[in-house]
Order: sequence, then C-alpha cells, then structure tokens
Amino acid sequence: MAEEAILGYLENHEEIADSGEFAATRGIDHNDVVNVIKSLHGFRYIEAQDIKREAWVLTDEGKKYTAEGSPEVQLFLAVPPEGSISKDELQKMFDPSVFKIGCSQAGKNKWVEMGKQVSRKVQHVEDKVKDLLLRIQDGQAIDKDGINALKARKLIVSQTWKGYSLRKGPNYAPKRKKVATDLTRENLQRGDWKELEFKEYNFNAKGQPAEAGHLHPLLKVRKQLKDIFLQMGFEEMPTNNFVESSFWNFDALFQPQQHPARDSHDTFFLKAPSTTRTLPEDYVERVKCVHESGGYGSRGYGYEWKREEANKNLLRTHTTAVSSRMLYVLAQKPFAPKKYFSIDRVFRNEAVDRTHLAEFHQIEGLVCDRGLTLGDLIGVLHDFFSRLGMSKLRFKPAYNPYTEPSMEIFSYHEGLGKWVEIGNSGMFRPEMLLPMGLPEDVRVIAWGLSLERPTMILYGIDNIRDLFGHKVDLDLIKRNPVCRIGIN
Ligand code: FB9
Repeated sequence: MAEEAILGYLENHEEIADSGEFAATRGIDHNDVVNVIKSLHGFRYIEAQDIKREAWVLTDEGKKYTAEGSPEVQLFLAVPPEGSISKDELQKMFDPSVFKIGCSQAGKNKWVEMGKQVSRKVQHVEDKVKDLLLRIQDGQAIDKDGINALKARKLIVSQTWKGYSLRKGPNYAPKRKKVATDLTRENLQRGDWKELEFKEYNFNAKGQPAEAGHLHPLLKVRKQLKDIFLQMGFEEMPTNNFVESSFWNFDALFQPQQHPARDSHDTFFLKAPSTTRTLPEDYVERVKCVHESGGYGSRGYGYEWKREEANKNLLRTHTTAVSSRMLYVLAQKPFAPKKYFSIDRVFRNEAVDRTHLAEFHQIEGLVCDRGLTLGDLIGVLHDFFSRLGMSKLRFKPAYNPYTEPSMEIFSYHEGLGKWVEIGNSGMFRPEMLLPMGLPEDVRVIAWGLSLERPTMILYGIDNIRDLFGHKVDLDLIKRNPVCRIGIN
C-alpha cells in the first residue's frame, strides 16, 4: 500500500515534500511509510532528504485537562456562585492532586477567596489552559508565553519528528522490479540472465557469525600459562588421575595423618574404590619411619603411623600429589635435574562462596636440582610472574606441612591499588625428598596458584559460577573477548 502510493504519486509529481503529510492525508501509518522509504532508497528507486521538526505534544496530564477541563476551572465551578462552601466539603469532591493544583491556580488567578470557607471572587472564568491544549492538539501554533506556561506545568513536551522529502531516484520505476540476488544455473541455461537486474552488493554488510567451536576462558588462560612454562623449559606432569591415594596426596609429602586437612570435612574420600591397591612397599616403610621417628636429621612426628590411613582413596586436594609421584620416579634412576609443571583440577570439601567452589584448577611448578636455595625460588617466581604481567612481588613467611621455608606470594595490583595474594611457594622438606631416595644435596623449589583467580580478573568475572559449573551462560563462552596475560 505505502509503496504503491509513493511510486504512483512520483510518477506524475516532482516530489513528495513531506512524508508525514503524505501519510496523514492517505490514512497510512507514518512508520510504515518510513520503512518503505528506506527500502526504496536502498534500491535507488527514490532519493530521500531528512526532514526534522520540533513538535509540542500533550503529556497524559495535558490530555486529561482537554477532556475534564483544567483543575482550577473544575474547582471554581464547584464553588457556589453565592455564599461559600467549606474547604473540607470541597476537598471531598476531588482527587487530591486535582484539588491541590486547583486551589493553587484558582488562588493565583484571584478567582476564589481561600479560607476555611471558600467563596467566588469573580462571576465567570475562561478555561484558557484547556483552549491552548486543544489548539496544540490540532497542530495550531500558539505564542511563546502560552508554550512556557504549559511547559512549566508539564502539560506539554517537545518531540522531534523525523520525516523525509522524496524525489525519483536513478532506478525509479512506477512499480518495483524484482531484482535477482543470485546468478543461478537456470538463469544461464534459460539465457534470461541477460534481462535480469541484480541487487547491488552491500559491501558494508556484516558477515554471518561463523558457527564454530568456542574455547572456555579457563582453557584459554591455561594455554597461555602452559606456554609460559614451556618457554621456561618446564615439562608437563601427567595429571590424568583425579582419584589419588592418601599416601601420595599426604603421607609422601610428610603431612601427618592427624592433620586437619586430612579430615573428611576438608577432603572428599571415596567409598568405592575406598582403598588403593598397590604402593611401593619399601618406600612406604621409609615414609612410615620418617613420620613416626624421623631420620635424615628430623625428629619426625612421634605418632603411630597407620597403613590403612595411607590406603584411603580420595579426590586429590592438590596437584602436589602428582609432584610427589614424579619426584619418586626421578629418585629411582641416576639423578638428573628436572623442571616440571602441572595445571589441572583439584577438589576440596570446603565451604563454597562467590569466588570458591569445591574444586578449582591448581597451577604448580617445581625445579629439582642440586644445591638450590630460597634465592633460586625467589628468582624463578620473579621470572614466572613477570611473564604474567606481575613484576612487583613481595613474599610473606607462611606454613605448609611439606615445605620449609614456605612463602605466600603477593603482587601489587595497580588497578586495585593494593597488594593481592597471588600464590604460595616453598622448598620441599628433606623428610619428603630423602625417603624417596633423592641424593642428599638435591633440593626442590615449588610454587602454586589457581587458574580461576587470574581468569576471573582477566575476564572481569566476579562470581565463579559465571565461569565454571552447570550454570555457566554458554553465550559468555561464545562471546568472551580475547584476553592476553600481560607480558613485560
Ligand atoms: O591463585 C591465587 N591468586 C591469584 C593468582 C593469580 C592472579 O593473577 C591475576 C592476573 C592478576 C591473581 C590472583 N591464589 C592461590 C591466592 C588466593 O587467590 C587464594 O585465596 C586462593 N588460593 C587457592 C587455594 O585456596 C583454596 C589460590 C589457590 C592456591 C593456593 C596455593 C597453592 C595453589 C593454589 C599452592 C601451592 C604450593 C605451595 C608450595 C609448593 C607447591 C605448591
């Protein structure tokens, strides 16, 4: 309808001066006319020039006054021509806002004497406000004072009206021609390609989003951290066993069997299979001894170590369980220095909150060599974290059952303007390394951090459930930006 009206009108006329008037005189919705104008303009059937007009339109309250009269006139007419009426009586006759505005305006106009009793001061009044509003509604112009008075009472607002003036375009035709968007095999066979008109390429059109796979932010950050370790000459440890024995997860690390972390409130123990099948018996014997009576210069813990405790299967609480397995294997052959890393899931039976779940991905690095010192650990930490964009580090003495000394690692976060804990570190104890069979002068420096913390900070995610777990919004996975960890 709108398309035929526009193309038909332009066949015999130079221009359509105003699309708004054109639509109104034909009873067509102006929005429909605008949509057709945009389409015809796209195919160059018409040329369109923008028209903008500031028009005054009535607010809902303004429309109410045109129907019911202004509050001041309503109030005046409710006061008897002779005598008076009590204000309370008068108030019961009106909606509170109408009464309030009516009293104020009628008083201002000196139409009534306002007291406990209300009486008229004039015989007759005109509802000029209503008259002005009706004239605006009919599209008539009114003077500036009138506009300002109505605007002040929020009875009218200014509205920008957008329309077009139209003329024939280079591709004008009284009827739209069907344009081809594809050259088909049939067009060539029939030969009708010669008469076809093709739609112009829209080089500004955005491409279709490629439906492809999307990497999870955690995996993207894991890849960047893996690259950092590989660039530093570290080898990845095999972490493909979530189930671990208490022996490798705790006992081999010289973590005593009565340590609170070994309680079921902190650790997920398995019901089936509840116990591990095989352990290296000679090594187990040495671990038992070092826990009970020490050795290698250590006093041990002096408690009765129980095999059944060590046999309990659990979900590993840290990837340091993998480190202990790897160091034991290293100790079974002629010693050669090694640099290992691991990045994988660990499980802790702890209270969950906005930033902690019962599992997280631990990142762990270790260097095993003769004569390593705490200074070497500090140096490696500076090298590693500077590749993450964190070069301002501080270290705080800490405690881990399996490292001595131990240090918490802090980095100064420019954005937050404060020191942020970014990990933990230490030197594995002799009571852990020597029962494995490593040479006496071999030292192991190690450190750990989580994958979730840096990922949440890099991607601006403040609730871990938006990053990991069954409630993750897959659209976040699809549309998350590329985030590169800072490299100095
Ligand atoms: O990741 C942690 N914080 C962090 C790391 C990086 C980071 O980068 C941002 C881009 C700037 C920001 C923050 N932390 C360790 C510190 C805290 O978040 C802490 O509250 C949470 N910790 C986890 C354990 O909590 C249950 C993070 C996790 C952690 C802690 C210690 C180790 C590993 C992970 C370890 C170890 C270790 C020690 C000695 C020898 C071997 C391993």
